[in-house]
Amino acid sequence: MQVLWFIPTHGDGRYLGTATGGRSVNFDYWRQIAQAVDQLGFTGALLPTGRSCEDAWILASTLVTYTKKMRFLVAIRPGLMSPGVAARMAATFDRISGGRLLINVVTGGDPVELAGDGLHLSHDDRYQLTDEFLTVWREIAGGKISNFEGDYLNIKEGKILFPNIQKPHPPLWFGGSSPIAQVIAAKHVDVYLTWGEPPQQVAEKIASVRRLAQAQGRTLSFGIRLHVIVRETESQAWDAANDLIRYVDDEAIKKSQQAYARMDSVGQNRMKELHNGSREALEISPNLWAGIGLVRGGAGTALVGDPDTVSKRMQEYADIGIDTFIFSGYPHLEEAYRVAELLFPRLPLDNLPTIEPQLLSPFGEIVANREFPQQLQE
Ligand code: FMN
Repeated sequence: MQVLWFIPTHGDGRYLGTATGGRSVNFDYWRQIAQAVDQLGFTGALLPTGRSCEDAWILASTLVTYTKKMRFLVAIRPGLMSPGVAARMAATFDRISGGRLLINVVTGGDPVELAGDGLHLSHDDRYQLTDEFLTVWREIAGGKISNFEGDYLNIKEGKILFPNIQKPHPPLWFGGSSPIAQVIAAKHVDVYLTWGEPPQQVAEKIASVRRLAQAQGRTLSFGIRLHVIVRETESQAWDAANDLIRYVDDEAIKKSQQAYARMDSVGQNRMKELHNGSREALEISPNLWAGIGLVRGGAGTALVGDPDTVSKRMQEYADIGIDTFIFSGYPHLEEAYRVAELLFPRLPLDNLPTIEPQLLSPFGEIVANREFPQQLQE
């Protein structure tokens, strides 16, 4: 099992849908989060992409120099980038980071935003373009020369001269729930991602993508993107969840739901259907809470509970085939620590951090100027 975190390049705060508790998000803050991710034993972090985000490639390139181990999940955008340019950016980042790049393939689900960036194709045509893009990108990034003539791309002797560290190229991760997205994922990518739907729905999607991949003689692994609200007790966790939306008013929910309704993303629509804009019945499956999706697009659900319960719910996802969790929590710096402290000791993580020998921590603070604090018996 591996757990990644999230760099909030579109803002951060203590409460959703309000400036109350909002914080100034800038490079120093992202650097603190990245260094926490790096030290705490997360595999890496997702940097989102889109017009409400700072540019993920530029931010990742600066953060990489302040970190040692963490991997950066950064988007390539079919239709907005040339596959050759995207392959070159990936190779440069892969080399300067020592092989720490993960690629998120984002086709996009908001026609209004995409039109603003000059892309005017329908949902399924964007995925046809993605198919062509990934065919070319994989050739070029894999060190081959690409000659390709399709409906959208016409490439003559596309290549990179400086190779990737990771072979044949940095792994391709991908989130897209529509039928055509699943076909493209099965054909090209390494890790299929879903937003945090209830286990039964996730199991159905995994079965479908697996079937499609098998037909191509391929195997994929699977990841899920969720928020997590973990506290020492169940009641503290649920109080924290309710606190997160305490200042959200109905107008903010209405406005958000209207904006997401214009999207043609099947994944976004599946997220919306989990709550339909209503504050009632937000626990949509045991310990899975849809409150965040009332005002946030994309990842809209959180696992809520005490550490044993949350790790048990994660294990339920693991049992149906999920081996990667991309988590976040508000505010992202403090919650990274909380997740690592409360949850990591209970998880079968691939890469638990080794405690550096010169450090005694974690130990808390010296008591009475002479003693180490006592460990509580569980
Ligand atoms: N879309 C974005 O515009 N920016 C992102 O950063 C982004 N990250 C995603 C992360 C995950 C884990 C998932 C599951 C999806 C993400 N998406 C993002 C959306 C998808 O890439 C895709 O464009 C969208 O879901 C539309 O495809 P669909 O109709 O097949 O669901």
